Amino acid sequence: MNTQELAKNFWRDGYLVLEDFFSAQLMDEYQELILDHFGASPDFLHTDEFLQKSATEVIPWFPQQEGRHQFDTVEQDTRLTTLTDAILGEGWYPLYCMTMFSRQGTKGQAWHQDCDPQQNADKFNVNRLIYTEDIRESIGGQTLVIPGSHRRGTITIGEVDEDFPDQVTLTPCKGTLVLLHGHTWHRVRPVVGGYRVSTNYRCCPKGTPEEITDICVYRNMRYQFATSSIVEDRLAGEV
Ligand SMILES: O=C(O)CCC(=O)C(=O)O
Ligand SMILES: [Fe+2]
Repeated sequence: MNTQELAKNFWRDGYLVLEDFFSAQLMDEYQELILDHFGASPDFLHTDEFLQKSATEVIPWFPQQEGRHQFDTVEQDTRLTTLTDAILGEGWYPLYCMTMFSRQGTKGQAWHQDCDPQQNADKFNVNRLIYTEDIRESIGGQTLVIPGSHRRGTITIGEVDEDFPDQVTLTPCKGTLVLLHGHTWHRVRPVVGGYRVSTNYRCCPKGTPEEITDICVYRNMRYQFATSSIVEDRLAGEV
């Protein structure tokens, strides 16, 4: 499939899955660095209230900010930059590379949008997710998406882990690239075995404020990462 066609599919569905995009060797190198960093049982960085209310249990790490320049290889891959050009046009810029780790027995991530279309329907981030190890049935942590939901406005209020009839389950293998529009409704299933790792090379179109992903919308709340606070309880109105 050519780049233009892939970009068209991204805009139609709000996401794109490309298997075997990165070599197993590169993924093994990344996975080793990631596991070295997290060790066996990392602590959570988020507040208890966030963990409880959001049904989200993910620990972030920003490897490039700690001098792990090996993570530049993916960022500079010309196939990835060409595809990003085709999707976002000229002047897009990378936000950061964030690795997300979830231990066995954690909840994954509740349904959310990384940024709020209500704020501005034209402003958004794009997740460029790579998987350095297979997501498997025995481990859980599948990524759920709702095709076309990037055009549906703010995610509806409701159960944080509700099953939707039109949801699609992604089970990315090692080396898979998933591109995901920040307004697309998405969720990560609970991690039932081992641990789960994904790495996100977030970017956004020209003219997007850098703090675009500061407030995330869940079905029960709006949460601000900069202040670690719930800025709106959507079940009860403003807090
Ligand atoms: O790890 C994933 O598969 C998705 C994580 C996510 O919600 C995000 O990167 O915004
Ligand atoms: Fe997300």
